[in-house]
Amino acid sequence: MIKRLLITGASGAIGSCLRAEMRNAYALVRLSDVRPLPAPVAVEECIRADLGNFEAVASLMQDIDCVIHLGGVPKEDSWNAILEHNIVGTYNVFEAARQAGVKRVIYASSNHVIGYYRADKTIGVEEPPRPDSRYGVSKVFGEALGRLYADKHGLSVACLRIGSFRERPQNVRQLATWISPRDMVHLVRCCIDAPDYRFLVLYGVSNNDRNRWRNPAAAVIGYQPQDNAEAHASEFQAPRPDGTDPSTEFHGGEFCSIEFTNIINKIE
Ligand code: 15L
Repeated sequence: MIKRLLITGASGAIGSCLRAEMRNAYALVRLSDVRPLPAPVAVEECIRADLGNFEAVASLMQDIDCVIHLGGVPKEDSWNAILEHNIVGTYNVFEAARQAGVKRVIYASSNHVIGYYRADKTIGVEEPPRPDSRYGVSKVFGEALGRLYADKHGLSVACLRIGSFRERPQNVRQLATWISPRDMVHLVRCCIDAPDYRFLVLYGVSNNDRNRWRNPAAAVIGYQPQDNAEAHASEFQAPRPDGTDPSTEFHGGEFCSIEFTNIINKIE
């Protein structure tokens, strides 16, 4: 039974949204971020910590049952930033969790793990990764770490390949990739509360008509998203894809265009 949570990256958009719900449902909610955090409410504790510092991460883990690891750089960035915040930070979280006897880690992965698959192809969790950025590569690394700690140490791990977390979809791509705040909270609660599982990979996406991600593990944990981006479809004009813009050709959208020097047709 999971009662005591640690949320890393708690000042971010997803962390702030989860926070309001979690404090009413669990016995302890420890919130951590390298940035300032709003004052704790009820069962919350707020601790500023840099995930690059192993000792600081280790002290966050004391008496914790489940970590929701959101911390890190949330978009494409320099190699140094990705290395420090996403690669080293995520290693520190898994290793400190193991040392402290934490039962479960819920890892915020990203759809950018599979960003260079063609947008018209439906992708599940069995296909090999095709990251679209250094950021995407760091999420592949995080999923691999999760698999390692699940197999080698028996940690329970869920990796969430989160789509576009927004109040409402912002563009045509997000009519497929959107996850609403309500569905995000429900997804994380399902991952926390589901009884025994060892290792799961799930897409964090709402019940969108245009969704192109297969999510077999949703049934395992009881994830039943309520919102559908199609309700916003009339707000956007679909660009006419002419095969020249990576951001409309592939799942990863704009991340695929960043620093792109290849020829689109060479990507099978
Ligand atoms: C992500 O992983 C990012 O953190 C987020 O900012 C969005 O860009 C999202 O993916 C997306 O693909 O829309």
